[in-house]
Amino acid sequence: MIRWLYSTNHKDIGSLYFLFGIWAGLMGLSLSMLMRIELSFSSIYSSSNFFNMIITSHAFLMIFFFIMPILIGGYANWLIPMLLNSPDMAFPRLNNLSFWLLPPSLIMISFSMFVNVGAGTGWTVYPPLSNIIFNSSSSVDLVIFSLHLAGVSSILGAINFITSSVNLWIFKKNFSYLSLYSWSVLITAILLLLSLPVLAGAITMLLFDRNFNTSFFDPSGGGDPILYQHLFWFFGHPEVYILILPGFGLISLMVMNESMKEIFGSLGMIYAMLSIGSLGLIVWAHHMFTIGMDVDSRAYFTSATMIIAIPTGIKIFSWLTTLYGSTIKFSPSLIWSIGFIYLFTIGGLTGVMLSNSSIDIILHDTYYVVAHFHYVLSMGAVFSIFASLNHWIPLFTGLSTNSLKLKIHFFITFIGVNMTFYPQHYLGLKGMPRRYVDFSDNMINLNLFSSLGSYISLIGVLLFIIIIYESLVSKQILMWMNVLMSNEWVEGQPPKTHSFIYSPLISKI
Ligand code: HAS
Ligand code: CU
Repeated sequence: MIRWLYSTNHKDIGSLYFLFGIWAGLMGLSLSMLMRIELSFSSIYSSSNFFNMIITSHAFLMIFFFIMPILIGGYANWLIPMLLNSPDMAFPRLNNLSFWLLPPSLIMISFSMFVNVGAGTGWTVYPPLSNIIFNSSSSVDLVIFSLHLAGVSSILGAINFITSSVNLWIFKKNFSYLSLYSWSVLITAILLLLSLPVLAGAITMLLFDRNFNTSFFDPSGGGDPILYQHLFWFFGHPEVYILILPGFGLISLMVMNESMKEIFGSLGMIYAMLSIGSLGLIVWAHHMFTIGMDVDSRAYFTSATMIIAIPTGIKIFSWLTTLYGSTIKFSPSLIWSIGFIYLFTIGGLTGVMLSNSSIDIILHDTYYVVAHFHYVLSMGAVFSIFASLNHWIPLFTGLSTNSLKLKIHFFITFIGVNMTFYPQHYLGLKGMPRRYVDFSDNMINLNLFSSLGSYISLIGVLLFIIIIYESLVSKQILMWMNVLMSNEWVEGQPPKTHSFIYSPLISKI
């Protein structure tokens, strides 16, 4: 127990992040099931505030307590020091603090569900809905405190990753040798450092409006709720790239590994990530086209947003070009990676649709937006998590997993998530608003289909838990030395991920 509490070892801390993230992910999953049960049919039991509380907690749990801790805390802690050829992170004790700030934060967000009426504000926490008049429950304050803690945790983690990548890297003269995953985490950490303080400021101002009679966001005192939206999205848009960039990095590692070559245009990949990161900081108002924005700002935010399709396209085509012509064995992690590339692209393309301000005014706050961001998140970020779990579990645990069952898990999930989210595009086009507890009767078929899809995804998750359990109890321990020595892939034997991890370095010097 003391070992885990006091640990400064990057692998221990990475493992803690994994356990934490999986726990929070299962909580978020349970809430999503409640939503899909509610939305299976129209006009069933409805407590709209309760429903809003569920969607709010679902979003927070998934974003701040599942995807971020696993992609950044878990994978980056495990892999970055190894990719840098360094014994640990730059600040091991700070690393411990980053992790241990998260459990109290999770406890607060969980309590926010149970005290008073819950925070039914959505993850955006827009005033006036979140101000003291419309939501006087302490749930909103708990959410704010929880975000403060999670924010401090992420800022400390970001400082640690930036310092480690810059200072522990041995080839100071040439950062293009740094692996693509290290680059993705470095850029993510910079985005975190630039955007999180703005969120912290916004929610602190909201806290003061709620409790200390200030009126930053209250027009009756000279404030402006639109100011909150600007502050929130100045954080919120970079946040979506924070969620996907580490996933991009992991996919690059796997595509490289599976195709046995360097990533095609790896320097271009670095520039693409740098452009996605920097452009991501200046497009935030595409979330606010309906505030009554002037036409020039609409033109600017539309075009700036669309430009992001170019570096993202470069990444997609570079992965495909790397795979093209190589001898591919369809291992579970490669199947997931290809699933990622395909489905993320669909989500990206609907993003380009939404970036058109005139189209967005019609589609804003409909299920079309929900479909867009679940394609990039549930099938982008989450697929990168599963692809990498399939790939790295042998390294993390020393155990092997059943590859046939892992493939079955992929197909169940692939069918489940597409059934869940594809119909939501049509629901959006029909005008079904997001964050509503009910819908009109002509939308029953699509909603029922979507709910059935979500149950299939649930079966997928249960199967994955069984696969991991089976591997843990049967203790299929790996012979790492054999693996390191051999060059062949033997079915039932672990992949040789471990030896390959240093390859970007070895092949370039
Ligand atoms: Fe997004 C809303 C636009 C990427 C996540 N996004 C959200 C929300 C989330 C989210 C969570 O402009 C909801 C927030 C909320 O609660 O309200 N998004 C984009 C664009 C991209 C994009 C242009 N989003 C992401 C990623 C996310 C994410 C990555 C997380 C992982 N998004 C929007 C807009 C809204 C929005 C509007 C506001 C909607 C509203 O009304 O609320 C791009 O980064 C995507 C680039 C990727 C591609 C695919 C690969 C590129 C290729 C190259 C060729 C493509 C071309 C384009 C030339 C484009 C293959 C052709 C165009 C066609 C239409 C065919
Ligand atoms: Cu955005």
